[in-house]
Amino acid sequence: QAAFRSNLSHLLELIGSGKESLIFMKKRIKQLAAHWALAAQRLEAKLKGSRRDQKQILIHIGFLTEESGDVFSPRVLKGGPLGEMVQWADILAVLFVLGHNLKITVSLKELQSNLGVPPGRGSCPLTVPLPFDLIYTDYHGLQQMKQYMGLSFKKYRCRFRVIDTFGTEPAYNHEEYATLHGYRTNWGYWNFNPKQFMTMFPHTPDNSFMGFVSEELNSTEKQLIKNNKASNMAVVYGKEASIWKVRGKEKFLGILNKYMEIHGTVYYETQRPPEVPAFVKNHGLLPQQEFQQLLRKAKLFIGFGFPYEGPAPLEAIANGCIFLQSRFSPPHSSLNHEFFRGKPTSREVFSQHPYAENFIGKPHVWTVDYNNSEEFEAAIKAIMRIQVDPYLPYEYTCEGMLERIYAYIQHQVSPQSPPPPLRPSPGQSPTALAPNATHLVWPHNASQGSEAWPPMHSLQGWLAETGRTCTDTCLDRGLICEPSFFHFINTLDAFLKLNVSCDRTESEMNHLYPAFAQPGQECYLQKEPILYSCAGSNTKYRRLCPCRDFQKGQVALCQDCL
Ligand code: U2F
Repeated sequence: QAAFRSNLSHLLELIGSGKESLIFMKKRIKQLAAHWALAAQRLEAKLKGSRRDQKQILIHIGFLTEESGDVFSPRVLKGGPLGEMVQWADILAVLFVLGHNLKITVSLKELQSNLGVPPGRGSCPLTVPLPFDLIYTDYHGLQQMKQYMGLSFKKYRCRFRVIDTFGTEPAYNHEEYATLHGYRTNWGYWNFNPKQFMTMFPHTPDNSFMGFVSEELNSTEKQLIKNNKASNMAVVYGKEASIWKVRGKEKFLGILNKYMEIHGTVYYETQRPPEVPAFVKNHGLLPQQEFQQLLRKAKLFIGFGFPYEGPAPLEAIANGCIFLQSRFSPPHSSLNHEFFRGKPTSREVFSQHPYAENFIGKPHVWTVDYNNSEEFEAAIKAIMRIQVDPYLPYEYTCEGMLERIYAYIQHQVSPQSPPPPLRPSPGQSPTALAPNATHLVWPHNASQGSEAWPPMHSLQGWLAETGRTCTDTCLDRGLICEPSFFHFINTLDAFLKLNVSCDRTESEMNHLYPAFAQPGQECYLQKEPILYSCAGSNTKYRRLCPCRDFQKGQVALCQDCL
């Protein structure tokens, strides 16, 4: 049985030492230790002592292995991407605090010995049973394990959880489909259940939202921060000198400089100062805690368009800053931007930090067109006039993350559960609300006898407008697309109950199905369960979408999901 842990010292021993990246992660875990302990207490009370099995968990951080180049460790002290390190540190803390038994590996040698590959046998296929219930890794680690595990890789495939910052959409994941339809990437083609990919922000409901945490402040701390804010101080988002290369910066920085003192935390080498304008006060790359202190003083945190979707804006908002960022028009995506090219997603990114824009918004987040000087200046002036409270969405608190990962481990694709049959059983069929219903609901007892999670009564089936994605169709109704429910609406019965008369029906592999095509009155069902996708649209189709409710501040969980 798993018991919550509040002392993290054993975890620090498990992590080992040597690399800068490991030192960074350990420091972060130590800093947050008291917050984790409190969160554990709160979740334990919420769960009222319900029984949990202790899982054997392997955490293999592939990008830190020498064999994959370990390009990150040397960059930790130089302003390289710390976002990933922040997330891995928090994942380790969560799994440990939840009381599971962890093995952590950051080299191929350790990986082999933990997998039971006999020493000196190179890539000999694993023949012994896998001693882990779950394996958390990244794309580099997955590649390495595929090589070492031989046939067992396939056999144990549902035990993997892949930490995948920007996410993998189903069309890119299904090898045959992606190859046939041109969804070419550097990372896709794993044929996993898309929920096995875990993202840094809730990018697409097709994947699981893993996240990370930011420090939660109590009311005294919040008040103190508000009292000590320097109303004319701005901090620039970005630790690498390259972010200053953004086009048109002279204009918008000039405007900002009329109103505020501009600070930066750009890494530089003593003999070569960075290329930042003279009026910027650059502190150099700061240790995480000093960076937080700077954010506590500042009024504004300003993004220049890169890095995309990192942790720092959430930390800034949690420390009472307003985040100002640029709108992208046209949106950036793997089709038109070098950074996203080769990533297994077609998601369009409409600003530097879509989560901040869509899930937080004003007054904490302002998204403006930086090429429009009037709009930019008006935003600065408005920001100067307002005061905001520090704010952190619940899903980014220690308790929120702990609760979410607890729920995933309890309920998601368990190693034992067989894939669902292609058709739901009769007791799981929907009810139309009225004869000319626009959507379908499931009665409270619908999931009886089945192990559906989320529970089926949180499900609503909606027919999307032509050319709309299921992600947006659900969001428009204050709901979230839930791919594990596609199974229950992928039926003719569902179309009929929505008064869609199908002249012809076909069952095919297409990530937009189930869907209805108006000319010809054709209804299409999905033939391949791992292609069920919330993402994706085509002007030819009205997609049939499974939506569910969610908890405010915890989008990954439905109202009744704990
Ligand atoms: C993103 O990674 P980054 O490391 O660039 O993300 P940031 O949002 O800049 O923040 C990462 C952490 O760095 C810390 C800060 C954040 O938790 O507290 N930090 C610091 O310790 N000292 C400083 O002076 C300034 C910040 C992102 F996470 C990924 O999604 C992208 O792949 C990547 C692209 O390069 O950018």
